[in-house]
Amino acid sequence: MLYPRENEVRTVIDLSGVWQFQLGDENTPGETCGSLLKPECIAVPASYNDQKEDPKYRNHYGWAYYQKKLTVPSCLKGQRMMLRFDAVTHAAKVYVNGKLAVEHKGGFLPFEVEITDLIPAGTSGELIVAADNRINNGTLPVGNEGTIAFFGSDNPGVPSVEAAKLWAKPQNIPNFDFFNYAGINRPVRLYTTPKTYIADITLVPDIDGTDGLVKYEITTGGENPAEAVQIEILEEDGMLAASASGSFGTVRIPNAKLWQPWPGTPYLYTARITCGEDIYEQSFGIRTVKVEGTRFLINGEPFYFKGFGKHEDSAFHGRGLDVCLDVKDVNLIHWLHANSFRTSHYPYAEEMYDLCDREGIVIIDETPAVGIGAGEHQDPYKTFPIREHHEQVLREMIDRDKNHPCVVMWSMGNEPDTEHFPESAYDYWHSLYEYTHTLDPQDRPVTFVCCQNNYERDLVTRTMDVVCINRYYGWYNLSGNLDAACYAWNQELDFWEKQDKPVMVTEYGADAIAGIHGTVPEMFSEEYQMEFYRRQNAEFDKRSFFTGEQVWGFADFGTVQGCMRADGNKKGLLTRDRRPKLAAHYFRNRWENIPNFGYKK
Ligand code: BDP
Repeated sequence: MLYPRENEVRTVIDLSGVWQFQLGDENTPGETCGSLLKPECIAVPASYNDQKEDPKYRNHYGWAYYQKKLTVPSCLKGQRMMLRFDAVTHAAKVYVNGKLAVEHKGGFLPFEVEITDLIPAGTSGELIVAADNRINNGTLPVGNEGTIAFFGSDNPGVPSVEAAKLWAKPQNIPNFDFFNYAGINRPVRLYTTPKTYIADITLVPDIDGTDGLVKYEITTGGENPAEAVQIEILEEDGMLAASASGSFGTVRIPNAKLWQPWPGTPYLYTARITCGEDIYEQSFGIRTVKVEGTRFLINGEPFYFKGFGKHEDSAFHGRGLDVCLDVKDVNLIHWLHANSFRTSHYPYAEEMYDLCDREGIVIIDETPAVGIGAGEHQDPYKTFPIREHHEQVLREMIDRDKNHPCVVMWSMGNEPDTEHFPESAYDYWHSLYEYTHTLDPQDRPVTFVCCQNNYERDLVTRTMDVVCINRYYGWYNLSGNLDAACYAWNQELDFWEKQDKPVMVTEYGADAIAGIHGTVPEMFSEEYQMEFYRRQNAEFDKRSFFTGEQVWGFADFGTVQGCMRADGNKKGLLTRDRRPKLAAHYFRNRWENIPNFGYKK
């Protein structure tokens, strides 16, 4: 799905601002949804949870309603008008003048509806958006809701469902370690296209000697979709680099400039597409990605991942889009001399990928499939009705993000059970891995992120293109004992060495409460967090197949309450308000001395 961009022929009207709001309950909104009875003010885009001074908003579980009067200017007559929602968490029903116009499941990917006839240009309409934050064993992410048999969480900080069963009604209990922020988390926009329009653009770059090749395919729609299509490839200064006609084909760019991760130059070309009256400009980069033996190649060179798992999370906004924070984070990533992050644990707002394209930051793009596990007594793959939805989010994520040069790998999910039901896990994840490969026109590497487990029992992690492991030796396991942690790492790394795959750590970390210090490094102090990394990194450095270190995490973030969480998860290198802890300074120095390419021969 194309991002809404304004240009000579397309208009975008951003509907961000203060909307009317009302909490609902667990009852599905009716097929007609009239005006809100007791509307209150709420900011859009943003999670609603932390905007008000009452626990009922923070802990709300069920539907919430947003309302806005939408006036379409008469000057837009003759255009096709689309209403686009970048993300409503986790399910949405949109009513226009009381009638259901569109619904969508999944809280982190866009959806849209044509409103040309629903609110004709020159008139107004009433918009109601119903947002459902409920999570259960049929949603991604997975939630407990107190309805499934659950025999204790291995995710500290997450209260067990056994406890929740004591409560009278379904509660907001995630099966994951981040606060279940909800609502209209990303922008809502009205955008126009001409009546014959460019519906989608797929670009597949390649390198041929010193030339760039771009295989392209344009889909069109509307009144006259057979209208001739033109493609022009523009340099960053707007000069024409190459052109072609027809809705698919290959364009050659002589002496192409490559997209390289920062501090290299992330050069971006623009594909300017025209079809009848419609125009759309899509930026892209010439770069290749490939796994060969134990190496992860970007533009044919072995890349080493230095970075983090992150969250979209900040004070007041919750998980709401904050472009200032995104720009700040990108600059902090540069300051740390990092080169990459994983969009743990859901696809992020599109604005972040655009920034990373421009700033040369490499992304592992992850679906919201987190929390697929129910302990040793229940096979989630046989009992959780998630497969169809999982395929849907993979399709939507790849469809949305396929043209971004910054995206170098797809992560199908985070920390599912692969140990208690290894055969079921293999059947589920390996077939999904094959499906994911068929979805990506660029055929990037595919993986999922494996939790601390018995890696010898796990049958599926070793079959991914890159082995991505989350390990908490020295924290949850072997707490406080870094000698033992290093010993355990080496035992495990001996196992991975035999698999002949690139292996990277996608999470390792220790909580550090900013301001807690000690001359002897003990848990929760900034010194322990730094020492934890210093010791473990020294072991990674000895292994040539080890292709990356992504720490957990970039910054402290909000979680549910729990005895393991002191005002949220404190494993950030930075505090939630982005101040560096000791470990941030340590990594800044380490990563400055690790090149992007050729670190492991
Ligand atoms: C990992 C999860 C991550 C948690 C982290 C932690 O992937 O979401 O926040 O543990 O406990 O298991 O800090």
